[in-house]
Amino acid sequence: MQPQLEDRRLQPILDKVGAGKRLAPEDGVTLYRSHDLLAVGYMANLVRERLHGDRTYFNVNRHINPTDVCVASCRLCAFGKKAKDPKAYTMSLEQVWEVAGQGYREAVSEFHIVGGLHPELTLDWYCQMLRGLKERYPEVHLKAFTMVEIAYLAQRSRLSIRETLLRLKEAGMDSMPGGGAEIFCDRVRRIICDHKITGDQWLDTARAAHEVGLKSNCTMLYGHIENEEDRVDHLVRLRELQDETGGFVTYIPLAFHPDNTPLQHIHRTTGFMDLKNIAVARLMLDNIPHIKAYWIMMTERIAQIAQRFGADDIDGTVVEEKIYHDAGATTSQVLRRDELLRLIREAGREPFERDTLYRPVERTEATFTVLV
Ligand code: V47
Repeated sequence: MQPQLEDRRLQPILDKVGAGKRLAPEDGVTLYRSHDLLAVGYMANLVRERLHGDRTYFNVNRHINPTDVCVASCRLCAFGKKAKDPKAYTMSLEQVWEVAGQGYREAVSEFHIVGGLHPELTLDWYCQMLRGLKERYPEVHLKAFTMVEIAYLAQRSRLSIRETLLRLKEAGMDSMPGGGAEIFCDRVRRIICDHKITGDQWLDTARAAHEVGLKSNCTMLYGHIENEEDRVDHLVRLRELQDETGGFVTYIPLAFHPDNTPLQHIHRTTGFMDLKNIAVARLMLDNIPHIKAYWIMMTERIAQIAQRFGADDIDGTVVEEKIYHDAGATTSQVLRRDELLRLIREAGREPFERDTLYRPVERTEATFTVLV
């Protein structure tokens, strides 16, 4: 059964989706401009079910942000602080190792580790941090450092990106999160994050990571000053790199949160825009296996509905979140495993607990009891 298209411009796109054909950049712009959200969502859901059936993936993870000290002053960010700011913090290695063990200690399958660009912490410090985590929590996957942190560490250590990645990998880094990509278009980047590496440098760093055997995620920050063409350009550049390396596992569209940033005059995104970004991503990124509706950023309500608009993942327990909460997120910082299960089941999906690389996680009684 096909939906009644309110927006007739979607017909050729529906035909391509039905035939499993790749969408062109112009199709992406048409999808973003259409108000026929149900038709866009229908098509995205078709692709999502083709790939993943009824499954919705989630994990039991913990975020760790070792420092918020950052030499960059990106206008989009409310998290980074200057070293002399009395509110800035940097954990000692012992604190990182201790924080890692707080909350669901026995059950966590992933630490998600990102922080600011600290002017003094060395590559050796980060390697020690990873080694210490592996020693204490050998079962836990370390998904660590954005492409931006890697490029900065390489520059400070006077090493190539590849060598920096190899040393971190050797110390225990298992894969990388998708943050810091923002939007690749230079015109927008100059305004929202002019101190960051360029879009091309982000992509080159991701390519280098994939080449040394590290999988990574990827993101796009939307809902600020970008337009539809900028978003499509971003998605197409991710798709092109994925054709080359196959190293991206999951794409996560990130809604801009303006509070406490120099861009706080910009309105927050709406549910309509959030769902549209999930759906268009599923349709354009035909070679990236997973689309994540990150509940912390979207709210539990929208992330749940997103499971019928193209998303197949809802992220995890998280436990402690700073980047979005510093920028005004009103969601909680933790969801218990059984709460995630309820959200997923109510959307008519089948919960599937995964590790970072989407392998099934088997729960024994012992690990299960700490989760409920
Ligand atoms: O890198 C920063 C963005 C990212 C704001 O890979 C902001 O599984 C909105 O990358 N409003 C961090 N966004 C989050 C991130 C992420 C989250 C969950 C899962 C994964 C994954 C990755 O958030 C930053 C930046 O792109 N960001 N400030 C803000 N005010």
